[in-house]
Amino acid sequence: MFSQSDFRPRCARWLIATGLFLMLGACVDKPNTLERVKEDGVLRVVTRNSPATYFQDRNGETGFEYELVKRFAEDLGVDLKIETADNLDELFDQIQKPGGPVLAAAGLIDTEQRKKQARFSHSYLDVTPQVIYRNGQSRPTDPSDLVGKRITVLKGSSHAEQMAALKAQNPAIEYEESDAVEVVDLLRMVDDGQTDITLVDSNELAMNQVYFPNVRVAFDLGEGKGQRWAVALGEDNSLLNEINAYLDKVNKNGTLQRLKDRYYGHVDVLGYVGAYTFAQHLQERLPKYEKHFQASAKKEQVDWRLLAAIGYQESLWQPGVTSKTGVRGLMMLTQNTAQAMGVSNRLDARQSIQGGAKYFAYVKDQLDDTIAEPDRTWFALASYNIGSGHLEDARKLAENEGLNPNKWLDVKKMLPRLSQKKWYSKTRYGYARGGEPVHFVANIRRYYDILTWATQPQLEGSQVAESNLHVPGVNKTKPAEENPPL
Ligand code: BLG
Repeated sequence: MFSQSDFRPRCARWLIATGLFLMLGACVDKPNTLERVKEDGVLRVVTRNSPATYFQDRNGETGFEYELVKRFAEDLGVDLKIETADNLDELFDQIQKPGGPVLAAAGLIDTEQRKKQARFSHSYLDVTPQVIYRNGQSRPTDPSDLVGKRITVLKGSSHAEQMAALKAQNPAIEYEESDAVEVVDLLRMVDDGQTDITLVDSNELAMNQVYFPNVRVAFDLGEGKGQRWAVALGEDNSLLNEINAYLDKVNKNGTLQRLKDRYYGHVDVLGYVGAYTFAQHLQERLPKYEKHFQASAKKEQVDWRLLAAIGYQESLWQPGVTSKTGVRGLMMLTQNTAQAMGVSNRLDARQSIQGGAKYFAYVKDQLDDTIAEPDRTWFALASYNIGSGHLEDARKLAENEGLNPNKWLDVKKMLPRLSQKKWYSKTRYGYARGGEPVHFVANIRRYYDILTWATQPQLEGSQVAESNLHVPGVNKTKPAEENPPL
């Protein structure tokens, strides 16, 4: 038995304990989605394995969606776990599954159908759906021209919904939906005539035009639309609110724009005509020299695609060219360089490539040990083009300005000064056409990225016979010009 004086404190303790337990229980039982992600320490995201979303490149995981979502996970202070869905239906199924990924980041448009399946974030990328046809065929200019054409679109895509709407208005239009392909496959099918028409978003075409010389835009189908991330329909608002705040932030602080430039900037730099031309040269010229690039790359321990990119910048892979300044051949060697590298005939493609590769490895080796990769590669390219003396001058100018002489982003700002008397009169090696290496390096980086993307060893379906070149498939890499630190 206990006395009354015993009872009160005990009872109070019991009540407090029960209250605490219930409060704790409420917290433990019902964390919101955002709290759950933070408790787990992992943000699980489902995406598609495609050039515009997520893929492996020479440095590992990459892709526009991947980069964007990775930064979001970093902001949340959690790890990122990427899962891929084989097709769009599966992607939407995944986010509905209890215990599955909480977010889909895959270049999604919030169509009417899809709003019944998921909730969508603010938009982070404006795209326009485009009707694509093969150059040489008559160009369709409006939906009525699509009657009688073989049309293929991705199953479950916003484009499939658009085709269904067109067919409702004009039943004579026939189209096929495929879930066995990716967007790049659709472009390839148009390019080689397996189908007449496809629909893709403008960003997908921008990324892939450099591989498909025959694909052209027939017309834009409807208004521009925003790509968005999706969360499950039944989720509370916590994660979606956080996503929207993050997307607004990266929009304002310039991060989003830098990502767009990096992933979708190809066409801006090459121009559409440049993009077709590059695609043509990739198929017609590179295969003739690829084995020479590979052999020299092996000997000099350089990536062969970087050598090929130098060769494209120098001569568009033409062994017989001579510049105004008398520099010659596929790798544009000066007389002095050719002699030093043991090249007897600069117009011989194999010799030119060997000499260029050897010279590139040499100038790279000569660089100051304090210059680390990847900048070291960009400095070596600049040195190949303008000579090590002038490059040193630009590094000194950078140092004098309080910039970092080991960072390409800083030194490239100084190089153009070498052509202004005010600046070059104070340098050791004097005047140089300092703007040239800046374009030289930027272009080569662009070509290098395109080539890396086009030469994934695991890809099937090469368009270039007996070659390592592939028109991109699903495991593709990034385009990039400056790879700015984001
Ligand atoms: C480079 C040499 C460098 C040389 C610099 O010129 O040629 N590189 C090669 O031969 C591979 O060795 O440096 S130096 O030895 O320290 O002087 C500076 O003279 C070649 C450059 C020149 C450039 N293309 C490879 O990038 C060129 O031809 N520019 C003129 C183009 S045009 O005539 O205006 O169209």
